[in-house]
Amino acid sequence: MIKSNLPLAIIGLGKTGKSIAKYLNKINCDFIVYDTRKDLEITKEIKKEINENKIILGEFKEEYIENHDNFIVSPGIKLEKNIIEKIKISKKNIQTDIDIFNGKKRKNVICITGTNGKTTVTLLIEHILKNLGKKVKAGANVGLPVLELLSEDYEYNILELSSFQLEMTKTINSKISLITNITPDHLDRHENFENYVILKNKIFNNAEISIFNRLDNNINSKATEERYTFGADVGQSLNDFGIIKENNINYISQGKKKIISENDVQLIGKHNFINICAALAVIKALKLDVELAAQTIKKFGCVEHRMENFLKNDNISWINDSKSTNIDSTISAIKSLDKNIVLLMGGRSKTNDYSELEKVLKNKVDKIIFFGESKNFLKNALKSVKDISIANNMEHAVCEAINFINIKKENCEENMYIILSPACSSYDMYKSFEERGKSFKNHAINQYK
Ligand code: UMA
Repeated sequence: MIKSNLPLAIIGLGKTGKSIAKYLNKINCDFIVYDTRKDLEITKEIKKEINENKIILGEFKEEYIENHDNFIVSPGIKLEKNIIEKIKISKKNIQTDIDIFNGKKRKNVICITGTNGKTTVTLLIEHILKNLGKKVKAGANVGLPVLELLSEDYEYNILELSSFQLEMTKTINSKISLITNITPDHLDRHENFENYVILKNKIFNNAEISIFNRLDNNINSKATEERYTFGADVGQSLNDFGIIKENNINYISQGKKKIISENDVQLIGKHNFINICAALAVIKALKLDVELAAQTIKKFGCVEHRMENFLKNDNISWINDSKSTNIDSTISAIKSLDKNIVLLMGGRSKTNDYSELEKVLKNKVDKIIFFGESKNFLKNALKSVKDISIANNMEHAVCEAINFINIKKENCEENMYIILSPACSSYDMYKSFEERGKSFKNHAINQYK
């Protein structure tokens, strides 16, 4: 931070911006908040922390730059390149709430990133440490802004970091940094995959220990001297976690030692067993009891909106996977189920290339119901499933799924799945993937009796 008499600039008045304002108030630091939404409602909650005359709405203009020496940006903000350049050229300081947190030098900072699975791994580690009696809190992309973690002295601070958060963050020192996997995502923001890979690997820059998926070549596996790994194969040593299959049952294992059977965990799908491996690798790196940790996982339920098995009737499971906003996430979801799948997908598409998904759907998915802005485009892009429908809204999509499954169940005794895994963002119809997931669940519960 540059020493200055000018007020700080907070850019973005979402969760992050509000928590920064709260923090700056606490340390008596003057600030102005900018938000590009012209019609943003200044709620009572905002007024409690921020004087209305300190809020400037609408386009961020170049002329604002000279009013500040320090800028703290929210992750969702993609400032025009020339504005960032101007701020940098004028030797002003741009940073994030993660940088402020970093300056506080908290104990045992564990940073998690990755394209898919990072929220599950973050919550798993928090769950295990809590159940081992530790004082722990998870924050950042997982929902609780990271500055909220400063309110108490936690023994373990877990930070889920998105590529957006890593982009503008200068330094994050960690005891452990972990990458679940890296596949293309958010390329509209980061321009190309190479940039995205570099941003993700940035998490290892100031880490004491690195933990990563050993089968993912996009991860810089030589990041630190002390390393632990996880993956879908069998690990070589006790620092490597993996999966052993015996008599058709998957076991999460440490090296060649089986730790816990898939039948003892509530999470569904192989990708989730890999997430468990990642969490156990963290426990091992912290020199805590891995077997005891594995026992606590039995009680770990699903994460809402991520392979959430919210309704099961006879042999039919309803799964809310609304958080799958990209193709890879939907691919993992479908791969984790056997067959007899009805898939609801659609929304705002982030890509034109659905070829990889197409291969996975073949022979597994019996019916697809497309909805949202991209429904007609998706119908033309995905031809491997013969039975398709177009739905006008979520209620209609759920109704189509029920009609199909009611006919199919007459002749099917195997497990069947109805899954919302959209592979698209929710912004065409909803405010967030959470709202989309809730809408799906409500319609399913109301209509499926
Ligand atoms: N805004 C602008 N200009 C812009 C974009 C946004 O002014 O160009 C304003 C918006 O009008 C809004 C505010 O900035 O008022 C929103 O800020 P934000 O988009 O940074 O969102 P926050 O509410 O601060 O939430 C952020 C993360 N959101 C994003 O990165 C988009 C949350 O992750 C995170 O939980 C929260 O900080 C706390 O750390 C959510 C997310 O969708 C879950 N993450 C993406 C993902 O997981 O794929 C990256």
